[in-house]
Amino acid sequence: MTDRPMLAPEVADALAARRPVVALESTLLAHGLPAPDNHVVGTALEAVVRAAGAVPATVAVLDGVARIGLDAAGLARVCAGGLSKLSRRDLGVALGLGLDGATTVASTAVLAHSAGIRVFATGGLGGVHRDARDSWDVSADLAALATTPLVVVCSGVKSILDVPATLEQLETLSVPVLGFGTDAFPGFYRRDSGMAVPWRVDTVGQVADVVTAHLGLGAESGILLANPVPAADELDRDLHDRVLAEGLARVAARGVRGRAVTPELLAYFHEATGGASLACNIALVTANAALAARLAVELSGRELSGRPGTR
Ligand code: PSU
Ligand code: MN
Repeated sequence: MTDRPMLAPEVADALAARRPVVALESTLLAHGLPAPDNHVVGTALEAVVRAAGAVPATVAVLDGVARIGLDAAGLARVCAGGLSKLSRRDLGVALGLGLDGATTVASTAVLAHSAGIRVFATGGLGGVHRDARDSWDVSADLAALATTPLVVVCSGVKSILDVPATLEQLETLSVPVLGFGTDAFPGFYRRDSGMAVPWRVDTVGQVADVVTAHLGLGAESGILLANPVPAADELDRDLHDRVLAEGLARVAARGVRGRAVTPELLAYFHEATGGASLACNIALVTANAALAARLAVELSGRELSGRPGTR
């Protein structure tokens, strides 16, 4: 048994040389997308990060070892099905018992930060569920972001959640929320969740300035960089609203609870939209990986040139 994360050689080399690295999570592959599309997407995300000049580090637990950066066989295992969904609390269990599992935003963030990675891309952050007053279902992603200083690039939070309550929690937990080129907080499949974003930034340089200043203050919390899905890939509003209502009713009627809720709702979307939500999900996560890579390149460039900020 080893409690230490195992870094892929390429990731270890890049981090040692302070070259740009982007962490990617595996739950969105194992539980958010159907096979075999998930393997195509997992491979494409790594390619997008590389094309922008950074090294991808997809995170998962295999054979009881936390891996930061997967080889081709590891990525194939993640996408083959049957892996557990590991949130932060589950990491010790999976390591201790020698299990396999896909990591969520919460567990990926903690592992990536422990390795010295500062930028992480995903699809949508977990948050406060709509029935949270009764179910108490609030994603561990929020608590993890509160205590893990790295940047999470995402398309806001999924519309299956209570978006206003999630934004309130992010404020309570002192997690800054930046809208990239937008005044509206994105709603995953839609560019506008109906809520405003607390702060707008328009360039990667501005994001890097904020990251440098935030970390320079010794802040414990991560930063949420909210990147709306490209306009051409947005899900039609009426289709979205109808399928969301159906999906929520179905989850309630079937008594789906806990960590099964998010995968169940995403799967229903993919089925009921005839693949439109799948195309949208793939487009947004790809755009987030590309933006994360640009940010990682900018941060690394500043560090290597000894220029922490532009002001
Ligand atoms: N983004 C996606 N698809 C996903 C997820 C994010 O595009 O499946 C996953 C992330 O791993 C996130 C998780 O951490 O959903 C949230 O699950 P829960 O609500 O059970 O905390
Ligand atoms: Mn939950």
